[in-house]
Amino acid sequence: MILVGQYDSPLTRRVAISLSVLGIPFEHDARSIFGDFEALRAINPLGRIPLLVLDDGMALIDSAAILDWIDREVGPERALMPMSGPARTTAMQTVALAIGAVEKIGAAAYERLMRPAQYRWPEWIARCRTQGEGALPVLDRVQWSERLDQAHITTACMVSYLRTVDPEIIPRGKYPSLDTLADRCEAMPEFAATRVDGYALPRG
Ligand SMILES: N[C@@H](CCC(=O)N[C@@H](CS)C(=O)NCC(=O)O)C(=O)O
Repeated sequence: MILVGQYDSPLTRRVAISLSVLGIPFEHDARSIFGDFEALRAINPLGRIPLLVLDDGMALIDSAAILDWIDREVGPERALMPMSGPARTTAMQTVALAIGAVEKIGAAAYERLMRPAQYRWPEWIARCRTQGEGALPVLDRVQWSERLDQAHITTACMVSYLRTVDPEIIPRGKYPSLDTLADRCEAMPEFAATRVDGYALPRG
């Protein structure tokens, strides 16, 4: 199978890390959603990443749907999301907060970094940052279990993404439990293999 998308995307990164943690081999196609837009649109009509192209040629889109497929492939014992009960509800909530922060702080970053300066909307940027930032103290209060699961992976990917695109929102020491989680995860080889130094946004 082939995972399409660059690892500066925290959504692509969480899929890559999940596959690696589960020992599922894959090829990586690092084409750019900006530079290779038309080629990627031919695989995903939405022109977004990540995409997981299965061995039979089917292209799965959307990181949540891809992760759901992976979990069903490995079965309930090894699945990274609890498959049922209160544990699933809690994990879904945690993942929703982390993804929500990525989306809102990511939207503000696109606005700040890509949109031509004369068209930027400061109130919208502030609103998106406020929304995304709201998730951080809640995530900092999560009791992280020893066993690595999707809530850990997605939240750690969120931390490294925010530190790249909006470091002021998550200074080291402000959210100690998130620091500990991110340090623990980023020390793992599966995280190290997908780490990127910067974010490849075309500048406006
Ligand atoms: N809900 C989707 C969101 C996918 C998404 O927005 N991906 C971003 C990269 S992190 C993207 O492709 N952005 C480019 C664009 O939308 O033009 C998922 O979880 O996969």
